[in-house]
Amino acid sequence: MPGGVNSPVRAFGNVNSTPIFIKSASGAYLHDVDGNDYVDFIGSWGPMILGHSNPKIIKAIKDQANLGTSYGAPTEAETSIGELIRAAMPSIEKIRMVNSGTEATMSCIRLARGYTGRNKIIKFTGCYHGHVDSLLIKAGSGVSTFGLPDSPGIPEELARHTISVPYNDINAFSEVFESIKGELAAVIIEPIAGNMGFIPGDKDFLETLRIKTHESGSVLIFDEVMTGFRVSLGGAQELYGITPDLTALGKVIGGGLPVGAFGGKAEIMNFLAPEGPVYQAGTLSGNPLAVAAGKCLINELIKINPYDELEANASYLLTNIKNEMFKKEIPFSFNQIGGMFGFFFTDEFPNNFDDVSASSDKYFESFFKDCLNQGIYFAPSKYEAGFISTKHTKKILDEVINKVKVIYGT
Ligand code: KE4
Repeated sequence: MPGGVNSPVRAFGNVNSTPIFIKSASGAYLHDVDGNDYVDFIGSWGPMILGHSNPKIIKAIKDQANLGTSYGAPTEAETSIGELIRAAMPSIEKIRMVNSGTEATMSCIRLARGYTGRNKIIKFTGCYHGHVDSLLIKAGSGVSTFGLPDSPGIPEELARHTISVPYNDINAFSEVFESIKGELAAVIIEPIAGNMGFIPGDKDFLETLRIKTHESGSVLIFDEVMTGFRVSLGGAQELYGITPDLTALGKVIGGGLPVGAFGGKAEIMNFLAPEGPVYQAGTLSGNPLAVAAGKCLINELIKINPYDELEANASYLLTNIKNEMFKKEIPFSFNQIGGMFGFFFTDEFPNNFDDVSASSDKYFESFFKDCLNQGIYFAPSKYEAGFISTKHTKKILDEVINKVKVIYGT
């Protein structure tokens, strides 16, 4: 396998190291093949909001497996997970289940182009929307890590339809928007960016996108693959009170199995085959096993609504880490919303991709490696967000804080 991994960020390239191989996981912990345990702050890049191997989710998967894993035909469970998602995100009047976040965003782009009859896309530098040809233009996440802002293999004829604009920059967006609004199919954004570390969108910036896309008849796409059911039950669109035309989802809604989804205004979704002309399909889309896991997780989240507690615990952890950095005069800033957080080795909390790039790689790399040696697993790149679960108890967080004190001798 290229790099020994099935997804580039796992290769530890950004921290000049080699990855550990995992044997199992439970609660807040990963267990590697050498018998070491790690407090896990990645949580499979978002899905594990209730911790690993949640007994209810495992049971839901086992029960469904006994009834079959995939039928290639519609099931009632797909309808009910759609209703659960719509209840949490009323902007999603109609939904299509897929198998990954990439499929979700790719399908949103095709649907927006088919619906508007236009080609141009505006995205934002540092936002990553999966490895979609039209969106791997100054992407975030692994692409930034490997400095491949414009990946080879994407025809120039396609790439030129996508313009990438600095995040949180109303003037830069408005300038580009005014120049192409008649050709603009869609604006796609991570309303809270989790692929250049963790950078919340400014409310007036996001509101500007909403107003301008509405004015021009172009489609506003919120990529909530990471933030959906993670920052709050209704995702970033609930927190900001901004209604996108389409939303892409993934991660949490799959409960740890491969699931993505996209949905939004019925008027737009009706353009999707078989009702409309825009084609999209998938052998395992909405498969019973993944839907069983996703439904179980969403129902649990509706029942316990853990977001305030997750946010408070993330803040507790990061405030204490910052205190230790302060003692050593190491620049450190952080932020968290719900169960998602980010930290940077820079005094000023970043507001865009360039700010993140300017934060210290050296401090980040040594922090990551020292923590890993102490059994604490943060994301192996400053371009990634962190995730906390309901299994990260105060006791576990205090153990982490004490280990950070040992590392920095404070
Ligand atoms: P997937 O195709 O990896 O399921 O989803 C793509 C995607 C789309 N949109 C957003 C906002 C995302 O964060 C992602 C995937 N996120 C990365 C983490 N930065 C997945 C980890 C990886 O690539 O291995």
